[in-house]
Amino acid sequence: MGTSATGRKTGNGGRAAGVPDVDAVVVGAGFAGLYMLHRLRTMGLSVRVFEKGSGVGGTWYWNRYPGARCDTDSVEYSYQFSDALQQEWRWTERFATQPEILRYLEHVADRFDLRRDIRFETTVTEAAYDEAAGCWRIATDDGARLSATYCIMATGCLSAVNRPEFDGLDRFEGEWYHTGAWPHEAVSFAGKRVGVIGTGSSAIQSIPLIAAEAGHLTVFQRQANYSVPARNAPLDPGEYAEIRENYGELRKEAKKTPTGCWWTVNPATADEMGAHERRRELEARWQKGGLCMYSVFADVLMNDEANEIAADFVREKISELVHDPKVAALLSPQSFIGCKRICLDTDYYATFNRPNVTLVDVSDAPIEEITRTGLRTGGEDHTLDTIVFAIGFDAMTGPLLRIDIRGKGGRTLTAKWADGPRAYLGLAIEGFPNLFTITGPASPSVLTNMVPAIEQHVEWIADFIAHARACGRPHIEASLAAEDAWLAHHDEVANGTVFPGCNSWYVGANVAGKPRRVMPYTGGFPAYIERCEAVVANGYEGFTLTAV
Ligand code: N01
Repeated sequence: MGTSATGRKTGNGGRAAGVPDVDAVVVGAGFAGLYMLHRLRTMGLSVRVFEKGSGVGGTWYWNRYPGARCDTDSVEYSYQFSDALQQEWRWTERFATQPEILRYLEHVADRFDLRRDIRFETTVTEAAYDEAAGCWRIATDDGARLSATYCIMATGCLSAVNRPEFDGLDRFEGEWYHTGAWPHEAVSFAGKRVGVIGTGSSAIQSIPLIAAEAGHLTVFQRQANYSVPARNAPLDPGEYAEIRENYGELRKEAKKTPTGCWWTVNPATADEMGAHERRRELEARWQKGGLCMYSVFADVLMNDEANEIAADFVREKISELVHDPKVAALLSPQSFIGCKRICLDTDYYATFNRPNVTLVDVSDAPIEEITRTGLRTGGEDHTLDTIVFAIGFDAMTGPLLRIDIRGKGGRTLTAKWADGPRAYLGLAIEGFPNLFTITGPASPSVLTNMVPAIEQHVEWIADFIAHARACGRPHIEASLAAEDAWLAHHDEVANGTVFPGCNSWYVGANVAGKPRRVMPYTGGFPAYIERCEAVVANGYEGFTLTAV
C-alpha cells in the first residue's frame, strides 16, 4: 500500500484488488487537460489530473509577461465542444490577452465542475508502465503514488521553458525573469536599464510595452524574426453576433483549411499570379493583420521562390517602419518566411525608433556571460538592472522528456526518442501501451489553431478508450510498423516544405544537443483528420487491443 496522489493511503481507493486506483491520469490542466477530464468523466471514468501550477490554464497560467496575447483570433481560439459555452462567453478583442484567456479557462473549469478532480501544485515526475498489472504507475514531486489504466499527457507543446544557462547568472545583482514563467506579482521596469534576450513572439509582444516604461531597453538579438501587424481591436458587436449565429458552420469550414483557421486560403500559387496581383494580395493581408500571411500563396511554404516574394515584401515593410537603415537591416530576417513561426506585433518595429531602445546583434558574438551588473557580449559590457529572458521553450518533446516515462521492459521515452521523437499519428507510441499524447510530436499541433487540434485529439482518444473498453480489450498499443509508416509519411511531407531549412524550435534547433527533426506534422489539418478517421474506419488500424 502506498500514499495515493489524492493524499490518502490507499491501495486502490476501495476498488477491487489488482484494479488501478483510477481509470485515467491526465497530466496538465490547460486547454487539453481540462477537456480530456471533462470528456472522460462524461464517459463514467474515474480521472485524476495533475497540474504543476496553482490554477488551471497551462500556457495561459505561466505566460504572464507584459503584452502576452494569443496570435489566433479569440473567437476561434476557444472550445467548440459546447455550443452553450461558446454562446455564453463574450470575447472583447480580436486577439485576447493572457488574463482574458485565463479567465475563460477558469470559467470553463467552474462551469463543468472540473477542479474537484485536479490536484494543483503537483508535478508528475515519473510514469512507468507496469506490465504485470497492465497499468501506469505515476509518481509526483510530493512523494505520492497513483496507478491508472490510461495515462494521458496533456502537457502542452510550449510548457518546458528553455532554461537560461548563461555563465554567471547566479552572480547577477539585478532582477531577472523568464517570459514563460512570469511572476504573479507586478514587475516594474520604471526608469530601469532593461535587457531583453531573444526576439521571438514573447519578446516581440513584450518589447514595445517594456520600452514604454523602462529608462533604457537593450534588445539582444541572435536571429531576426518576421513579424506582421496584429491589428488588434475590440470586437465589433454586429460582426461578433453574426459569428455566434453561424459558429457551427464557421467551425466546420475552418477544419477544411490547413491551419484550422477560417481566414481565406489563397488557392493560387505565386507563379499563377501576376506581380501586381501578388502585391495586392500581400498588401491586403498586411492590412488585415494576423497570421493570414501564412496563406498568401498556395505554395508559400513549399516553394522557395514564392516564399522569397513574401519574405521580400515583409523586409520592405521593415525598412519603411524603422528609421535607421542599419537597425532595419539587422531586424530583417534572411531566412524563409514561416519556417519559424511568424510573429504578430503592435508597434514592434517602430519601438526601435525610440531614443531609449538599442538593438545589439549577438549572432556572431554570443552572450559570453552574465556579470554582476549586466552582461558581456562581443567583449563589451552592458549594464542592466533587469534581464528578461525571452528565450523560448524546449518545444514539443521537452514537456514529455522532463518526466521520467518508462514503457514496456522499462524502456525510457528518452531512449526511444534518442534520434528524435517518433509516434503514431502523434497520438500514441509503440512500447508505451495506454499512453496518449495530446498534440504530441508528429501531429499538426502548433501548425494549426491549437484549440480545435486539441479537441480533435481529445475526442479521438476518448472514443478509442470507449471502444476498447466496450469490446473488453482495454489495452491499446501502437504497432512499430504503423509508427514507422506514419513517420516516413510525416518526413516525406516535411521535406517538401520550407520547415527543415530554418533553425527554429519546430526542428529543435534552439536547444543544444537536441536531435534535429521537423516535429509538427506539416501535411495540414484536413489531411490529418482524414487519416485519423480512416484509422478508425479500418478497425483502429495500426493498433493492437488486448484484454490484459
Ligand atoms: O520563443 P522563441 P518565444 N542567446 O523560441 C533567442 C508561441 N507563442 O517564447 O532565433 C541569444 O520563438 C532565440 O534566438 P534564435 C509561439 O508559437 C505564442 O518567443 O534561436 N538569444 C529567439 O529569438 C512562439 O513561436 C504567442 O536565434 C537566444 C528567442 O530567444 C513560441 O511560443 C506568444 C538564446 C526565443 O524565441 C515561442 O515563442 C508567445 C541565446 N542563448 C509565444 N537562446 C502568441 O500566441 C534563445 N535565444 C502570440
